[in-house]
Amino acid sequence: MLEAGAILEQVRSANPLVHNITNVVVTNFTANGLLAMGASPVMAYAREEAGEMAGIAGALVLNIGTLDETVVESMLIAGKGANEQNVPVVLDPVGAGATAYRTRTARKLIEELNIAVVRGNAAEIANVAGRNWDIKGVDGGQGKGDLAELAITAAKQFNSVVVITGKEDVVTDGKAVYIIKNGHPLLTKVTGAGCLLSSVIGAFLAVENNHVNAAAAALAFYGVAAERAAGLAGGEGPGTFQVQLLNSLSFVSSKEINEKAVIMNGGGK
Ligand code: ATP
Ligand code: TZP
Ligand code: MG
Ligand code: MG
Repeated sequence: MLEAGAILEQVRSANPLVHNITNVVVTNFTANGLLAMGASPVMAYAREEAGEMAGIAGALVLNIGTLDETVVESMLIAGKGANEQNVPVVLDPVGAGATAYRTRTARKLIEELNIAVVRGNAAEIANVAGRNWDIKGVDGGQGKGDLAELAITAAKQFNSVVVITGKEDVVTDGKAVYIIKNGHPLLTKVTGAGCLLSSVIGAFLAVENNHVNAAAAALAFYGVAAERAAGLAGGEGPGTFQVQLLNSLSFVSSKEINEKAVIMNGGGK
C-alpha cells in the first residue's frame, strides 16, 4: 500500500531545491506553491548557469508553456546538467498538439534528455505520442479514449513515467498503473494548477527514487489539498480557492493525506 503521507513528510523535512524552467504565466504561483508545501523553488534560465543549477538541485522541471528558442536551448543545457548528476527531470508539455512547434519541442526534449516523468493533460500526452487528440491552446480538448492504455503506450514510447491528469489521474511506468481520484473542479479555473502540480511532482521525485510511487503520492497530496481548499473557500470562486490552495499545500497533514487519498490499482503488471 502506497503511503503518500510518508513521502510528503520526507519532502517537508528535506526541503528539496526544485529548479524550474517554466512559463511566464505561472512563475510566481509555482514558486509560492513549492514554498507552501515545504520545497525550495528556484527559477534559473540563463544558458550560463542553467546546467550548473540543475546539477545541484533535487529535481528539474521543464515546462514549455511560453517557449522560444532561447528557453529551449536553456532547457537542453539544464536537462543535460541534471542527467549528469542523476537529478530527476519532469517535463510538462504545455499545449503540445496546439502548434507543431510545441509538439516538436516536447519530442526533442524527450529524445535528447533522460526524463523521469512527463505530466500533461490527455491531449498533450496523446499529441506528443503521435496520436490525434483535440486541444484548445493549453486546455485539454474533447478527445475521448482509454486513458490508461494511452498512458502505458506513451510511457513505453518516452521511456519514462507518464502522468495524465484530469477528473481522474493516471500514473504509469508502462507496467504498474495507479488511478488517483482526488482533486476538485475548481482546479480547472486557476491558471497554472497543472504547471504547479508538475513542480510538486518534482519535489516528490527529489526524495523518492521509485518514480511511479513518488508521482502517485504527489497527485494524491495535491488532490487532497485541493479538496481541503474548496471546503475552506466555502462556495466562493477561483480567487478564494487559489489562496486556499496555497494555504492547504502548507497545512494539509500527512495523516489527512493517508485518510483521504484515493489511489486505485489500475491494472497493469
Ligand atoms: P488543462 O489545461 O487541461 O486544465 P492542466 O495542465 O491544467 O490541464 P489538469 O489536467 O487540469 O492540468 O490537472 C491539474 C490538477 O487538476 C490535477 O490535480 C487534476 O487531478 C485536477 N483536475 C483537473 N480536472 C479536474 C476535475 N474535473 N475534477 C477534479 N480534479 C480535476
Ligand atoms: N498560456 C501559456 S502557458 C499557460 C497559459 C495560459 C499556463 C497553463 O497552465 P496550466 O497549468 O496548464 O493550466
Ligand atoms: Mg487544468
Ligand atoms: Mg497544463
